[in-house]
Amino acid sequence: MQYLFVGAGQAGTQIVDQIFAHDNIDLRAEPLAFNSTIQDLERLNNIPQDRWYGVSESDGLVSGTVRGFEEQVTGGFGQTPTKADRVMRRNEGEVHRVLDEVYEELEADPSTLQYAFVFLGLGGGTGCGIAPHIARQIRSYAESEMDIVSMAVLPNTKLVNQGAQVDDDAALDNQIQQCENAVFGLDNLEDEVESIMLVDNQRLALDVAEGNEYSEYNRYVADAFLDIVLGAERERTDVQLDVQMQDVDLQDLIRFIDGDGFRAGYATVGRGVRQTESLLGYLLPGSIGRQPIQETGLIADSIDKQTLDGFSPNDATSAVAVAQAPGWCWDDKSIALGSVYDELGYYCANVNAGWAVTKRNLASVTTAFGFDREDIDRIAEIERIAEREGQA
Ligand SMILES: Nc1nc2c(ncn2[C@@H]2O[C@H](COP(=O)(O)OP(=O)(O)OP(=O)(O)O)[C@@H](O)[C@H]2O)c(=O)[nH]1
Ligand SMILES: [Mg+2]
Repeated sequence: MQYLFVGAGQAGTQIVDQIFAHDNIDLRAEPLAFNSTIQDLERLNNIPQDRWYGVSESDGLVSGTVRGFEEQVTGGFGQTPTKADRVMRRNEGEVHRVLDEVYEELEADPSTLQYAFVFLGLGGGTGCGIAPHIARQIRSYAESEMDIVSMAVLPNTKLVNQGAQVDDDAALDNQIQQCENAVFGLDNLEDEVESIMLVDNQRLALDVAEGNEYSEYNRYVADAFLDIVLGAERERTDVQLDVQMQDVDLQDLIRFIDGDGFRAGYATVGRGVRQTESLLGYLLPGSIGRQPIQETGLIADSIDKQTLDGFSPNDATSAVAVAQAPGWCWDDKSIALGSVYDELGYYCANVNAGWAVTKRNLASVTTAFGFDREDIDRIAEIERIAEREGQA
């Protein structure tokens, strides 16, 4: 097993659940879900119960298959990451026990672990409190050098931004609290992982965010994340696909958005996708029904749809792209990697790209842009709001 996908807290486990909705993901990857709220674990469709771990005040990490799971995991750190953090400190080493269990059951060799991906919502208590500990312990468990990439959800702050017109004090305080949690989470996480990909809930329409209707957004970020981190590799896991790919590997792509070696690098992602064949194309052989595709449009879409509010590609230090399309798109040059480099090179000097031929009737370009934390205005905004805590 080469890849470990870890969800921490509600948002984190939901995104991992979406990732494992993909058919061929689990050949080389294993999901783990950690949460303090059993009801949230029970909502998972694609992560089996023996990969659930409850985070319990009294009992540390409790396996989802243990008798009395419900009694031990009594739920929620109520948006207080310091509480979740304390539980993990008191139970240092429990993540190693969990990994022992997983590897033993799979009869797998821990030295094959190359990458861990850790997902969390930064606004809450559980994910923020436990994710940095999980990352650190995975690294110390691995028997060889490995990379850890995190995907972290920024809270929306629309009410705070509306300021005086808001009369719902509780909701306003809640957003301020979430910002404080986010700063706590990022500060701790960036010491433990190579890169942090941000998913900003501010990009959601207010009614979607308020209705806790995240499934579509989760699906989108799950797809974009997989494209960037596994890219062509993912196609290769399905042996029937007979995929050709450029030998830019995962290692190169991840290193690209790596930080300075001490602190994590930050990144955002976005994905542009088009159908390459009209409905007619599914029914008739040959080139009938083929839709014209141009990579410039796909790149523009991927930039428009970056997962950060106020995103500006000009502030990026690096850019990574993964282009995927059916063979004929590459043959007739409707997609060319050279123009991907050209387009992205317009924004920043460091560009890297990988590509894959797929048998699906889709063409996509997924881009990730790398940033230093200091250059992300949205984090600065969240830090400012967090400082208001207590004065609101
Ligand atoms: N994008 C996205 N955001 C989510 C999702 N679920 C919750 N959030 C957001 O994530 C933040 C809260 O993080 P949660 O993951 O719910 O918190 P937690 O880690 O379970 O921590 P607790 O406070 O202990 O429940 C809030 O800003 C929510 O709006 C989700 O499925 N997708
Ligand atoms: Mg929760």
